[in-house]
Amino acid sequence: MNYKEIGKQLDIAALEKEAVAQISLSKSITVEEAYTIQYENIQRRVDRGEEIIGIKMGFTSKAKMEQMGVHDMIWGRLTDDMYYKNGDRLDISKFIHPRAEPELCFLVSKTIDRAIGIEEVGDFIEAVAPAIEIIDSRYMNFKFSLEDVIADNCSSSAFVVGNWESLNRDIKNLEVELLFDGETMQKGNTIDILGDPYASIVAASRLTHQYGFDIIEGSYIMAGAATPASYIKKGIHLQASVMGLGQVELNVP
Ligand code: OOG
Ligand code: MG
Repeated sequence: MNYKEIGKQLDIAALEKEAVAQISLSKSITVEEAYTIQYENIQRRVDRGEEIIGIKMGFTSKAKMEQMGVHDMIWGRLTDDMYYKNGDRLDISKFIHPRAEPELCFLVSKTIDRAIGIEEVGDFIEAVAPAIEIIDSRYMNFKFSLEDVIADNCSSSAFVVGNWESLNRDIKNLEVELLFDGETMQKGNTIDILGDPYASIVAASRLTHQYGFDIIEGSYIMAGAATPASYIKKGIHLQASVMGLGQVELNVP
């Protein structure tokens, strides 16, 4: 199988905002092969000058797995081109059929180059912030298998991070909300992220290590959404709030 060629097709789908058919409809690929395609896909961005600044976890909550019909955790790469500052404008015409989800983002204080235990999280993570992820599947109708979505870098397309708070607090039972124009679209709780968002960091360390990738000091880890995602549209003010951590927002003019 030509992993480079499939990675290229997915990258071009994102660049040209033209959805493509799911890979799994014509070929059977393994999870390992899907990660190789993801690597080739993102390598094209790196070759264009983008920098990898973090990773994202996906399907770390039941709500997300059920919405998308998949059954396992996934991880993808985040680049500087996907990063937005709190309050930025998001140009929706850059995407195919974008959805937003409320998340937590972690800041890595020490490079994670092995599978760590939950009791070690404080040694590797210095801060947490409320965040929003914009996902935009490059597949038609936002439909995919687990392998398809891994190859497509887990639908990553943009993310915005709010104010950092030091990690010396309990983040296990915080209400999370996604709002459009001040109206609640999704509501959840951080406990729905694997029972404890720290478990997402543990899973991130295990999975990235398995695929030979380190999570570098200073980079971000998006924990995965506690709620389903909502389609966004032109003209809205997008906001996420996490109890005790504050709010983060984007304008979608
Ligand atoms: C895949 C990405 C999943 C999450 O937070 O669970 C994800 C998708 O739903 O398109 O980002
Ligand atoms: Mg997400």
